[in-house]
Amino acid sequence: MNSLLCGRFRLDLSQPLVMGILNITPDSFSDGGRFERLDAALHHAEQMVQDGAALIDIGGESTRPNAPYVSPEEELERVLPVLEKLAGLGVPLSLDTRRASVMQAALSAGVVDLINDVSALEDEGALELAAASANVAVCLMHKQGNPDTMQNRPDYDDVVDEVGDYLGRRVRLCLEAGIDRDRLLADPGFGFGKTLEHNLALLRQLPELERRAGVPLLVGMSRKSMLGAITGETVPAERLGASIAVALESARRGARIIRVHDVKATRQALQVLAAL
Ligand code: 7PJ
Repeated sequence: MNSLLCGRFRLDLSQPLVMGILNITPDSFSDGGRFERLDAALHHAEQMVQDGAALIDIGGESTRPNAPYVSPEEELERVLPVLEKLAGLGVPLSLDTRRASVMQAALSAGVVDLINDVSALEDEGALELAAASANVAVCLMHKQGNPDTMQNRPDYDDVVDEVGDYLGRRVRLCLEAGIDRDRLLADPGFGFGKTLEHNLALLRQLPELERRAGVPLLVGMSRKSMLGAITGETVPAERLGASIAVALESARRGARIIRVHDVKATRQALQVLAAL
């Protein structure tokens, strides 16, 4: 469990790594479309690598509740030019998508090292596609319901048990399809059909979730509304302190990859934690 085969790379997971978020969506709730233009996206990615990002996660479809519909064609048009431009960046490129058609097009262009799927390869054909793509890593994320409605009334008997069970099942399906364990990551999916209490229970129980998934965990809580609920801060970009607190706590509880907007500050905090 100490390394991840990730497309063109093999990542050492013995210390927590930072994944930098690159949103290519005009409606991204926290970047407000600032990185819509290709040049700005490239510059932002380069800066994140300089700041210590070990991977860059590129997404063209916002999965926040009530986000406008984006067609698969539009999603691909947003992410593919960016992936192609970033191919020489020197770190693995992750593609945040739940659509098999978008995965397929980007994979055949040879510019994806990790498929980051908030639907855990549930889209038709996605599992087979990942299995047929040699060396490509996959992050399997749990969510309850669909982004449009998932925050309406999240409901679990035992959230840790249900999320752990789901992740374990998705991992087993991948293994059966021929995807080696060292290509897999699992993610509890903070904020995806979860109340604040659900999110906190999952964070407290990360070691149990890793045990149930049987693969290293990736977590993403950066700027999320659960942090707004705790702090009262309504502006996502103003939630840096809260984001760092949960990044450190998840690293302490065994998370191997932390997905964040603010790479430099998170990296610094993790370096201090490692020194201790
Ligand atoms: C996550 C994600 C997450 C993984 C988003 C946001 C919403 N992928 N994509 N885990 N969240 N693996 O960044 O607030 O938590 S989009």
